Amino acid sequence: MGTVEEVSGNTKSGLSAKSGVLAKIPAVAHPLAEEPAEIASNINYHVQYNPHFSPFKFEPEQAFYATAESVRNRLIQQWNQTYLHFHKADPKQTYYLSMEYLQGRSLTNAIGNLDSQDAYIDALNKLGHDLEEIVEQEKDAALGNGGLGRLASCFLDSMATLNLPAWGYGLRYRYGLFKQCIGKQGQEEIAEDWLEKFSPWEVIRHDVVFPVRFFGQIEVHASGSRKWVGGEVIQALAYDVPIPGFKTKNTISLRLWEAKAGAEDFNLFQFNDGQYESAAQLHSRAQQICAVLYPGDATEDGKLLRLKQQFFLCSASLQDIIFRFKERKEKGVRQWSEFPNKVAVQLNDTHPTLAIPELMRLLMDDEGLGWDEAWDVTTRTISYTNHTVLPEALEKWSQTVMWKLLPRHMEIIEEIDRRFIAMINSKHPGLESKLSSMCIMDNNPQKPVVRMANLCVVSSHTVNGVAQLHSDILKSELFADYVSVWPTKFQNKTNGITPRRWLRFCSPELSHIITKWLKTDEWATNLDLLADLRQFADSAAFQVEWESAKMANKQRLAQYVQQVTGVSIDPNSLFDIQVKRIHEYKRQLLNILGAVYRYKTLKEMSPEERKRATPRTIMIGGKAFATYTNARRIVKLVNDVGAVVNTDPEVSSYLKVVFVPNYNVSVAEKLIPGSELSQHISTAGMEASGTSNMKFALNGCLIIGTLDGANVEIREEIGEENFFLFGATADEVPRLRKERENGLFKPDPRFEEAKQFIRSGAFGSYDYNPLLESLEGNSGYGRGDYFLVGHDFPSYMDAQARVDEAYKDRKRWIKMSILSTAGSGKFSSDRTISQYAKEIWNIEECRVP
Ligand code: 26Q
Repeated sequence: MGTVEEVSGNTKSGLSAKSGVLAKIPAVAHPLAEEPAEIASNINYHVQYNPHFSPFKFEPEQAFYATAESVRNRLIQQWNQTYLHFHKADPKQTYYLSMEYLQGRSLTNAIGNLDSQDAYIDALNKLGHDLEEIVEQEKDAALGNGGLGRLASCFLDSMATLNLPAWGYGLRYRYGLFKQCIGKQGQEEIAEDWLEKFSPWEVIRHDVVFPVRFFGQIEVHASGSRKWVGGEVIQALAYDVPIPGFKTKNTISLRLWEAKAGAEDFNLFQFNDGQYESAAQLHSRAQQICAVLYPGDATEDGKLLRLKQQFFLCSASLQDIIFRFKERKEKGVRQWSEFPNKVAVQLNDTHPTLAIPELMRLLMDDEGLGWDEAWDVTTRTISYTNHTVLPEALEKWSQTVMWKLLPRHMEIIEEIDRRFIAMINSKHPGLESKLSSMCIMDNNPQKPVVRMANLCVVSSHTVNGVAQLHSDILKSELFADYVSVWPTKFQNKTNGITPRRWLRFCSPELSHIITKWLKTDEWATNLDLLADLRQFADSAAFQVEWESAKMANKQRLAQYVQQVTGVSIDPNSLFDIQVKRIHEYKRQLLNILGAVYRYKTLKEMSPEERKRATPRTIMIGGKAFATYTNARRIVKLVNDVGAVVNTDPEVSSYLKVVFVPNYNVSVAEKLIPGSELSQHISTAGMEASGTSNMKFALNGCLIIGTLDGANVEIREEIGEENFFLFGATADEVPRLRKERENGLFKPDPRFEEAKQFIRSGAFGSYDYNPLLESLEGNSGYGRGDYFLVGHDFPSYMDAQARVDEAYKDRKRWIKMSILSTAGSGKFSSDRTISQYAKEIWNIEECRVP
C-alpha cells in the first residue's frame, strides 16, 4: 500500500480524489484547536483514525463526519465544564419534557455558536473542501412533526444561550419523520434513516440506564403501602446530544432515551432450541418502542405502542431527575419538600402527562411519602403548555388500555380525580353542573377515557398558551371553568424563534448588512436592537444593500428549486411562500384556489394586459399526515396545478406554482431567507401561534394573514400598514359557520369560478370532488365549509391585489421589508424563555466562568 499521496486521484478503486491534500497536513489530535491550521490537522486526524471510514477516502461525506467530530470534541470540554459547574452550584434546574424535537442539522449551528465560522472555512479550504458544500451532507434530525417540535429545539438553543441550568428530554426514534416524495399519486412516504451511518453529535451514556415497567400488577403490603410489580421491564439507555449556547461556554444536553432489553432477557436455551423469535421476544418489544415517531394509531396495538412511548419518556426522565436530586442531596440534609425548589418540569403539550402520576408513584411507593406530601411536591414541580384547541388533537386515552398498561398509575389518576371532585363540591358548589366536563375520568360506558388536558390542568401549578389570542381562548373557552377555581394559574407565553439559526446562520448576507448598519452584532442575543433599523428604512443606500441581499437569497433559492423540482423560477418575480404541515385549518386550499383564479384571470387577459401583471412564484411545501386523506388531496392538487401552469407558454412568465418536496428544517433554512411574501392564513382561532410567521418576518418577508395566533402580535409589532390582513376574526367564526351550514350566504362568483375551473378537468382527471365538496353543503363529503375558505376567499383575493400593487412600488416594498425585520425583536425565543424562567420556573442563570 502506497502513501495517500501516491494513490490520490485513483478514484476507480474507491480512493478519493481529494485524499491528496491530506498528505500535506499533519494528522494531529488538537481537540481544542482554534487556529485554521490546527483545525485542519485535527480534521485530518479524524479522517485517519475514525473507525467508520477508510482513511483513503475524503469526499464531502467523509469531510463532513471528520469536521463534525472535530467540532464535537471542542464542545465536549465546555459541556463537561457546564455540568461540573451546575453540580457545584446546585441551582434549581428546568427539565423540558417533549415527545418531539426538530433539531435539523447541527454543524453550521455548532460552528457558529463557537464563533469559529471563519476558522473552519479556512481549515476546510486547506483540505480542499468548502464548508458550505460539506454541511449539505448532514441529515436532518427530524424527531418531530412540526411547530411543537421545532419550538422545543429553539427553546433549548435559548436556554443554553441564556446560561440557564436546563435539560431537554426526549426519545431517540430510529426513524423520525418520513421523507416525502412526490409521485404520480401525490405524496409518498419513505422511512428516513437519519442514523443510517451514525450521528456524530450523540454520546452514548452506558452508565445511565433506568428500568421502565409496563403491565404487571399491584402488591398491597400490610402497612397499606402499594408496589407495582411484574409485567415487562425494559431498560432506558441515555444518549446525550450537546446543545451549545451562542458565544458562551454553557453547553447543555438533550438527553434522548433508547429502549433496550438486557442480556438476561435473551433466552439462550430457547434460541439453541431453534425458537429464535421467542428467545428474543423482549428485545424485539424493546425495539418497537423507539422505532418510529408517531406509529399509526388506527389499531389497538398502535394506540398501546404510543402510550408506551409516552410513559417510557416520562418514567426514564423522572428517575434520572430524582437520581440527580438525591445525588446532590447527599451533601447536606435535604427534604423532599425542597424538590420543587430544585426541579421544574415543563410538559410540552399533554404528550408527557404521565409524568404526573409517575412522579406521584415514585414519591409514594419508592420514597415512602404520603399522598399529601407527594401531591404538594408534584403540583409545585409540574407546569403544562397547551399548543392546540382543536378537539381532535386533545389527547384522550382509553381507560381499558391504561388499566392494562399502567395499573398503578390509573389508581393514582382516579384518586387525583376523586379529590378534585371533592374539592369542587366543598369549595365551589356553583361549579357542580360543570364537573362532568371538568373532571379527569370520562366514564362514558360506551368509551371510558382519561382526559389528559384535564389531568394537566388539575395537577400543574401553571398552564400557558403560546400566543396572546390563544391564551385568551384557553381562558374563555377550553379551560374557562377552571379559571374561577384557580384564577392565577393561567398565563401566556408568546412563542419565539432562535435568531441564531433563523437569521444569523441561514442568511449571512442580511445579517452582515444588519451588523454593518447597527454597528454591532449584539442583535443576535438582544433582538430588540433590530428596532434601530427603523431609522434607515427610507435611506436609499440601506435600501440598495437590503435589496441586493434579498436578491442573493432569492437566487440561491431559485437554484435549489430548479435542482429539486426541475422548475425554473425567475428571481425577479415575487416569491410567495406557504410552508407548514398540510392541514385543512391552515388552508393551503385557500392559497391554491387563489392561484387557480389568478391563472384563469391571466389566461383571459390580452398579452398587453398581462404585461401589467405582477409576476409571481407561488411555492407551497409541507407534509401530510399519512392517514389524513384530504391533506393528501391538497398536496396532489398543488402539484397538478403546478404541472399545468408552469408549462403554459402564455402565462408561465407571470405565474409559477411550485410544490417544494420534503419540507423540513434545512429546506426552511433555504426558503425563508429568499421569501418576499408568506402566507399565514389559518381560520381565525385555530392556529395556536405559528412560529414560521416569525421566521419569515425576521427575514424581511411580508405577511398576508388572518388575525390568528401570533399574527396578531406580529402585526402589532411591525405596524398594520406593513401587514396584508384579511378574513373573519375569531369571534365571528361560530356565527359564520352556522350561516354557511344553513346556506344563508351569497356565493362569491370568483370562488365559484375557481372551483368550477378545477372541476372542468383543467388540471387533470384526479377526483377533486371530495375536497371541493368539503367547502359546501352538509351531505356526502360536504362539511359546510367548516374552515370558512369560501367566506374568506373574497377578502383574501382583495388582500392579494393589494400585495400586487405594493410590489410594483419597489421603494415602498423594501421599506416594508425592512420594517418587518425591525419589528421582529419580540419574537426571539430568548424573550420567551426568559419569561418562562422568571414567571413559571423560577430559575436563574448559572454561567460557566
Ligand atoms: C394528538 C392526539 C394523540 C397523540 C398525539 C397528538 C398530537 C401530536 C402532535 C397533537 C398535536 C401535535 C402537534 C402539535 C403542534 O405542532 N402544534 C403547534 O405548536 C406550535 C408551537 O406552539 C404552534 O406554533 C402551532 O400553532 C401549533 O399548531
